[in-house]
Amino acid sequence: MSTVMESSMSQEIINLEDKHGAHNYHPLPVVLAKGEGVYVWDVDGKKYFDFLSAYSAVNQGHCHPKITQALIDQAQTLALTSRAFYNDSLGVYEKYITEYFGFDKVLPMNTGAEAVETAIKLARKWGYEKKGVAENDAKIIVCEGNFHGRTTTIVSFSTDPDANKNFGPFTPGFIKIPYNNLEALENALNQENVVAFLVEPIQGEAGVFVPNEDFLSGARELCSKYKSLFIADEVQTGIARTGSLLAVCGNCSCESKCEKQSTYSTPDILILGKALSGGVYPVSAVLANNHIMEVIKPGQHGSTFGGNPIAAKVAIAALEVVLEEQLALNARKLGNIFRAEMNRIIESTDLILKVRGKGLLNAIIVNDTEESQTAWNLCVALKENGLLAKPTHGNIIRFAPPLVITESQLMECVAIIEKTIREF
Ligand code: IF1
Repeated sequence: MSTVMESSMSQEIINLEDKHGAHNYHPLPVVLAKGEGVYVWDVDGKKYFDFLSAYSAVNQGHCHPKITQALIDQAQTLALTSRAFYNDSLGVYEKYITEYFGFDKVLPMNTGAEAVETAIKLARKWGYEKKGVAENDAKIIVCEGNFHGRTTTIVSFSTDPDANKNFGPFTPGFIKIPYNNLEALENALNQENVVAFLVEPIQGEAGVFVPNEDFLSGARELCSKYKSLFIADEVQTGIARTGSLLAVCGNCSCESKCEKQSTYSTPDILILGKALSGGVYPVSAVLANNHIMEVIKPGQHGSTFGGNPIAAKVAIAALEVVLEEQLALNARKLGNIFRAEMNRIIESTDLILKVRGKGLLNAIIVNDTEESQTAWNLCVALKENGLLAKPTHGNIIRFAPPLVITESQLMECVAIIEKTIREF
């Protein structure tokens, strides 16, 4: 096939989206048709390393055979009942996931934003019914630079103008504080009617911002001290991405339910999504203990698809793969190698200032302004060389490959990144 033919094939598909789809995204100009493990292929058959993993949804790798099989088997048996009736998969999944993460109960939803909404509703109701805050005045503390999803309430407390400009009026009841600042957190927790602190253990969209070592444990302690709930949004950081099963596990290497509670900044409410299904199906979850979850009673919250049999079977398979393939350990080991290699490259280039991250959630900071096109142009060049990544802001590139990547594959990717930077 000629080069002209190849590019016209993708161009036709890009034109279709451009004409018939809302312009709420600005994708890199590559049209993908197939995925397997750490690789994706475009419509012309060109192979790439996927260094985005669908924003950390595909931690277990593209089209993982075990997860895909669970999906196919259940789709051919029973797909959806709604929660008006019991189904024979949900209870089994609920037992599995609550034991896996060490909570009494789970509330199943579909997308990350829905799970965040669920956590907000749960925290407010808990505040009124258990903490005794004044009616309709519950407050939740959030961080500047947060990303928790796209619903009207969630964008209400975003500090990114792209996320919320002209989407008002906004939902009240949120207090914004700087990220990674325990003093600001304590001051906010001291205010009247506060029910919870909602936080990303590592800020993803803000540019992979890793807080100080003591931030999460300190936040956990402060929330307990002021009788507010510590809510961890691990939609992006959870499921082994940062080198432990959850990012709140810090440097603890337990692969499943944590036994070393001292190093585990156990949240009161844990929010999961994305890789909970290995990226094959929208599955999200809110986990909490009984004294919190019991405030929600029949008819007070739900979802047509939440907890459906396919989601239940897929999530069990996806969580089993994380343990069977020791993905947390692999993310931790290869993450250390990756950052060391990036630092080696940084020593001899002016183009990249810094690498930061944890496990296999990393970012490089490009030596240009936030408004520049440099990170974008670098991603286009990486694409040409066979590696797909996406800028977050004009000067930051996130690198988050599937966690099934091997050391030799990672070194191939380091070589691609190094060559691209040298040629740029
Ligand atoms: C998009 C970012 C990543 C999340 C956290 C909840 C959600 C997300 C911590 C909502 C979603 C996504 C959504 C995706 C881009 C992406 C993203 F760049 F915007 F920040 F991953 F880094 N909590 N993150 O990161 O989950 O409802 O999407 O299932 O295109 O908006 P969702």
